[in-house]
Amino acid sequence: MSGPLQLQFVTSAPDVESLPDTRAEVAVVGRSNVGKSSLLNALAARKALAKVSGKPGKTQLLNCFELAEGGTVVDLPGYGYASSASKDTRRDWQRRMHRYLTTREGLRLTLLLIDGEVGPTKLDVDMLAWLREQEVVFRIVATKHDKVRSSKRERRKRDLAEGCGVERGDVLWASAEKGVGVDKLRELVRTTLA
Ligand SMILES: Nc1nc2c(ncn2[C@@H]2O[C@H](COP(=O)(O)OP(=O)(O)O)[C@@H](O)[C@H]2O)c(=O)[nH]1
Ligand SMILES: [Mg+2]
Repeated sequence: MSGPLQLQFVTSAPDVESLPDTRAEVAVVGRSNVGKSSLLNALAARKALAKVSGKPGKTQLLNCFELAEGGTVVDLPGYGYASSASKDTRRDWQRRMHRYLTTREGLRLTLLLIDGEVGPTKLDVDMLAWLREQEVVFRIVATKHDKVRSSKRERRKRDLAEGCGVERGDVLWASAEKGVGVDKLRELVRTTLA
């Protein structure tokens, strides 16, 4: 199979316990506004499969999508949060996300999205350290490739990889806007869920 991922929305769950059972799952995580929803829409070649919000911190639920060929994709609540959110609310989001990542049966791969223009931020670096510590299997996806001027790209790619503590070749660069890296990511999701 190739072409867009045939993803269908299943449910929004407040926590991991409320998600439907799955054989194989890919999770998408990253700070608010990093481009998670846009990338999911690009993978599915749909305009509004996942809601794209201009305002950060709106996606507080675990959004589950089913792939026609089998398996599921979960869009996790973003870290970084709305400035209006209370400390308790933020801590609660984090707890739910951490619980998902450490207890979800069937979770095969976590895509950690990092803003290609500005990342990694301090929160991203903290998240990376936590994922490594918990031995969560992850891949780094740098988003918004189109926002980095071509003259700055080589340098930016080097800096981002270095900031994340990985080799340059370990970072998948993507643009939901221009379609960069989208085929590769579709392939990765398909292979992972097969
Ligand atoms: N230029 C550009 N903007 C993007 C891209 N992906 C997302 N955005 C913009 O970034 C903002 C946040 O995107 P969204 O998908 O809602 O992020 P989320 O909070 O991680 O789900 C929106 O204004 C998007 O239009 C991209 O690849 N290129
Ligand atoms: Mg979103």
